[in-house]
Amino acid sequence: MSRNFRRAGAAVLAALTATALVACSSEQAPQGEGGEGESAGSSTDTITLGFSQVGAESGWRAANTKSIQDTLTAENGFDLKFSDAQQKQENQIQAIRSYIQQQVDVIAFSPVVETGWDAVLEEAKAAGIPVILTDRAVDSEDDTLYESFIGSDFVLEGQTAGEWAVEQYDGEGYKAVELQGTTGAAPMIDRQQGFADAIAGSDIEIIDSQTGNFTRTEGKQVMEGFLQKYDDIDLVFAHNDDMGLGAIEAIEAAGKVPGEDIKIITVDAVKDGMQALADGKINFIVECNPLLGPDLAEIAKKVIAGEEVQKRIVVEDQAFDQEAAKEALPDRQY
Ligand code: GYE
Repeated sequence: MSRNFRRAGAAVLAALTATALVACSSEQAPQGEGGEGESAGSSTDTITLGFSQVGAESGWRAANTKSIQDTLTAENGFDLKFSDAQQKQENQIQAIRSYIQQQVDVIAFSPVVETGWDAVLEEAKAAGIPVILTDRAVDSEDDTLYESFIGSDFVLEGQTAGEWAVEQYDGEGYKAVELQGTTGAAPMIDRQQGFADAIAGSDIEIIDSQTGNFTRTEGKQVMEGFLQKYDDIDLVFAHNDDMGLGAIEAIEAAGKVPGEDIKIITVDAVKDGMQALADGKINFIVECNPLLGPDLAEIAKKVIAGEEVQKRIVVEDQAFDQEAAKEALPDRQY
């Protein structure tokens, strides 16, 4: 993972188009050992791809699933087998094993948590089936267990959020609470780390931190608990929009004004989040682009054709303040 990749300056508000691919690793995976039955370069051969999705926990996830299902179509040369793991690692392992049994051409998945994948990935390797990671990383010593990892730099997202908080609020003695994503998930671990690094040395203090599992319902519940426990919360850092939107409901129910009495910073920039930002209820959102379908299709085709692929493809993200959200909303795709 690219933990040493720092964005120059604080918030980048410049408009970038869709997903820009940035090679940040010179390593290349050995190619060409999977994909039996598909002849390289033939556009008429269908690629059977088994995809194990994390779940349906958030607006981000819905947009990500749609992007994958809309891209990996029969017209585009794919036979997509899709399963939803309902945020459970054992379901994902089961789905991957079943794809191995079915001898699919490629397996792709977004690992719900970072650790515990080596055994099943070794089974896929032994069966000669290439694996592509999308969205979330695995924590494994052996990077020959997958061909490529396509996704955002979550540490950078946390840092961008923290740098903006420091720029806006340092010197006010702000007390912050953190709504964390799913425990052990790459975006939870990395966004926490990036944010903590960025606020270190400022007078913003995180007084409590708890998981809301990336869902609106749990984000609301956790925020209700925080509001009962503390009467001096100034800032919420939510690891995704949905938990931030849940927090807004809890804050309003407690008779406070979100975005004013309690400032809110989130990650994702899905439509509902952007609307709340434009409405002044959220103060800043760091984008995480969910439209990974086209990149996945391209990498899968290359892997099957025996072409070289980049081991790490970093999806570039923007960040939005309230004014930028008002401008971006009309053209927002997700
Ligand atoms: O931020 C969150 C989703 O892994 C980047 O998962 C993804 C995260 C996203 O539930 O909304």
